[in-house]
Amino acid sequence: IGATVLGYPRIGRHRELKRTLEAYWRGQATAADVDRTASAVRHDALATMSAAGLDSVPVNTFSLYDQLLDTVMLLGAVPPRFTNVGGGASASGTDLDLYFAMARGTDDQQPLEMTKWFDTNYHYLVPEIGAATPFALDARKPLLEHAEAVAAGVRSRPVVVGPWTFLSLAKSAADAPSTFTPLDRLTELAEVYADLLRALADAGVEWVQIDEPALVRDLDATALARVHQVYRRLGELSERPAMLVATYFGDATDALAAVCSARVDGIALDLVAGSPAPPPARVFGTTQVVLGAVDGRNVWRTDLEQRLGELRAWQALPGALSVSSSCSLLHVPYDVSVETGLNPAVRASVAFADQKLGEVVALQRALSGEGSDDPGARAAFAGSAGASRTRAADLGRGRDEVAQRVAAIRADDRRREPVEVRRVAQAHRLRLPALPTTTIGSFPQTDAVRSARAAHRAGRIDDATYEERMQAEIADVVALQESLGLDVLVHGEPERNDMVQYFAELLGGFATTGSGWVQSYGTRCVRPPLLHGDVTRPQPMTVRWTRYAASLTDRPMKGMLTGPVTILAWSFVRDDQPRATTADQVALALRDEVADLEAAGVPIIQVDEPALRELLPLRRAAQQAYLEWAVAAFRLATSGVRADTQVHTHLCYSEFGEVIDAIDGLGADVTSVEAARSGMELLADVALHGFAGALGPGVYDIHSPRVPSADDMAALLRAATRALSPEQLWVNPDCGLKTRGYAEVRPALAHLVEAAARVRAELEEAA
Ligand code: THG
Ligand code: ZN
Repeated sequence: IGATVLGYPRIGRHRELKRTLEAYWRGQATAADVDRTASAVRHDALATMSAAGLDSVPVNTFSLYDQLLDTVMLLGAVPPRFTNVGGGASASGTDLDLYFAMARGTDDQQPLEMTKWFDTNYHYLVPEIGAATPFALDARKPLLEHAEAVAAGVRSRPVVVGPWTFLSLAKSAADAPSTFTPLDRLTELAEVYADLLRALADAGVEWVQIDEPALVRDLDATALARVHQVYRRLGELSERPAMLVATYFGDATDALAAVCSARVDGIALDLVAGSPAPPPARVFGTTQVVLGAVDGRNVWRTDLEQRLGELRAWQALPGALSVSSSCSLLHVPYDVSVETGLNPAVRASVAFADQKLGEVVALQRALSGEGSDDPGARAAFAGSAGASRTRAADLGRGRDEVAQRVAAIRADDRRREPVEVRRVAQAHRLRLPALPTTTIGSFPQTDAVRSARAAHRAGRIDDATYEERMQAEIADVVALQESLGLDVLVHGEPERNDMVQYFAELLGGFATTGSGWVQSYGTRCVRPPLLHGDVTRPQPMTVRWTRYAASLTDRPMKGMLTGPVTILAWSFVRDDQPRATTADQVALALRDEVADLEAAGVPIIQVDEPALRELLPLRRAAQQAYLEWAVAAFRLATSGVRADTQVHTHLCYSEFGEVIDAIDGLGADVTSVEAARSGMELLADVALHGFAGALGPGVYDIHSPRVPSADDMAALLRAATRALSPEQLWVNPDCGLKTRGYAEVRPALAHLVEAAARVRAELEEAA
C-alpha cells in the first residue's frame, strides 16, 4: 500500500513566488531570479513530501501561474494571436514572454479568459481551441521537474492535465465554425499525449498522473465511449510509464468502467466528495486504486479511526491500493503550525497541507498493518481521537441561542411584500431618475489606505487615528461621486481587506489566519477564514462607516454587505452539519446587520453574492437542492426590511442563463451583474426567461485597465434597453473598483454618467 498526494501548494510558504513574479513584471527582478525562487519552492515541496513519508511524490504540480496555461504550453496549443510573442527569457522550462502574454495580455492582445476551476475558488486560464489550433509537444517543464526530483533522490510522478479535461474546459476559438467544439480534436490530441508518454518513458518516468477531474461531471454514453477510446489508445503504447488517471471533486463511479477497461494502470478516486464505499470489484479489473481519503480542499482534521474503517472495505479489491489526498493540496495553506495567533482549540482541529501529509501516511501505515509499530502513525491516531473529542465543546458549536433561532425560522421570514408594492414605495422614497447610476461598492484601494490598515493592525496607529484616516478617505470618495453626478453613492470600503475576511473578523464562530494563503489566480491569493462554530454577530459591523458616509451627502447612500452563500464559499466551512444550516446561521447574523442599517436610515442595502454560481454542484441532479438552500439563505438575510428599503445584490462570473431563475428567486429589487466583456450576452437569457427585478448589466469592464468611452457604454446601454424595459434598467460597472487606480476610474465613471444621460435623453425624446 502506497502513500501519496495529488498535488502540493506552490506559491511559496512566504508567498515568495508571488513576490518574485510581481517584481519581475515590474522590471525589478530578472528571469534568473524567477528561476531561483521557483526552484527553491519546488525543492521545498519535494523535501517536505518525501520527509513526510510519501513513497510517490507528485511533480509538475508547480506552476508559475496556472496549470491549464502550463498545459497549453505543453501541448503547443497557443492561440494564433500570440505566435509572434516569445523566444526571450526562460525559467523553469518555460518561455516567460509567451507564457505571461497569454496570462496577462500585452499592449495589443487580450489575455486568455479566466474562470473558476470546478466548484473551487481557484481560477484557471481558459484554453482557446479552434479547428486549426496547432498541437505540438513541448515537454521541457515536466522533464525538468522530474529530473530535479531524481537528482534529489525522490521517486517522482509527473502530473499533467488530461486530454478530456483540457478540451472539456477549453472554449472554441473566436474564428472556429459554429458547429465546432474543442472536443472534436480529442483523437488528434491523444497523439500528442502519446508523444508525451514516450518522452516521459525515455526519461525513466515510472508513473505519470493524468488529471481528469472533468470525469466527475455528467457524462452521456457517447462521452464515456470517447473517454474509453482515448485511454485505450494511450494504454496500447508499448513504451510508456504506468498511467494513473486522477479524478477528483466528485463521484467518478459513472466513468469507472470506461477508464478501467482501457488499459490504465491506476485510478484515483475522491472519497470525500464522492462515495467513501467501494463500487463492485469487477469494474476495476486489476487497476490499482488511489484512495483520496484525506480532504484536499477543506481543513478539518481527518477522523482517522473512522476513515480507516471505511478504507478497510476497499482492501477486498484485486488491485493494489494507495492512500492519498482527495485532490491536490493546492486549495489549502501550507502549514497550520505557524498560526500561533489561532485559538488553540481551533488550531488543534485543523490540518493544512503539511498536516495532511501526516494523515495520509498514518492511514497508509495503519491500513498496511504497520500502524502499531510506527510511532508517527500511533501519535497521529491518538491526536485525531483527542481532536474529535474536544472539538464540539471548544469550537463554539452547539450554542443553544443559535440553534433556537435557526429552529424558529418561519417561511415568512424569507418573504417580502410583493414586488409591485416595493417598487412604488421605493420610487416614492428614493426619487431616482430613469436609468439610475451607481457603482458596485469598492473604490480603488490606494497605498495610503492599505498602509493605514496595516499600521492599525500592527498597533502603529491608534483607533482614533485610524478612524480619522478612513473617514478622510470616505469623504473623498463621496465628494468624487457627487462631483461625477452618480445617483446612488457608496462609501468605498477603504476599511475592508477582503469582502469575506472583513466580516469573518467581526462575526463569532469564525477565526482568521495570519498566513493561511491560498492561490486564487496567478499571484493573487486569499486567506479563507475558518468557519468553525455557531455564527453570532456580537455588534454591528458596517453601520458606523455607512452612517458617516450618509451624513456627508443628500443623495441615497448604499449599505454594503457580503451575502451568506459567498461567505460560505470563500471560507473553510465546518463539516459537522449541513451547509444549509450554516448558511442560515450566517444569514441570521446578516439579517441583524440589515435591520440595523435600515434603522440607521440607510435606504438601500446591497448584499453581494458573487459566489452563488461557484458553489453550484457539478452534477445536475444535485443543483436544484443547492439553489434552494442558497436562495433561501439570501432571502432570510434580506427579507426583514420594510417595503421602501431597496435591496440590491451583485454577482460576477455569472454564466447567467444557467442560474437565472435562482437569481430572480433571490428577490432582490436590483441585481448588478458582469456583462461588459461579453458584450451583454446575458441579455438574450433575460429576454428568453424574463426577469422580475431591476437589472444593472455592467457597462464598464473593470478587469481591464482600458477606460471605455461614453460612446462604448452608451452602445451597451442601448442594447440593454432593447431587452429590458427602461424602468428595469440600472447603469453601473461590472464589479467593484478596488483593483483599479483612480487615474482610470475617474474618467471611466465620468463617461458612465455621460452615457446614462445620453440614453436617458434619447428615451425621453422617443416617448
Ligand atoms: N475575495 C475572496 N475570494 C475571491 C475574491 C475576493 N474569489 C474570487 C475573486 N474575488 C478572486 N479575486 C481576487 C482578486 C484580488 C485578490 C485576490 C482574489 C488579491 N489578493 C491580495 C494579493 O494576493 O496580493 C491579498 C489581499 C489581502 O490582503 O487579503 O489582490 O474578493 N475571498
Ligand atoms: Zn463582481
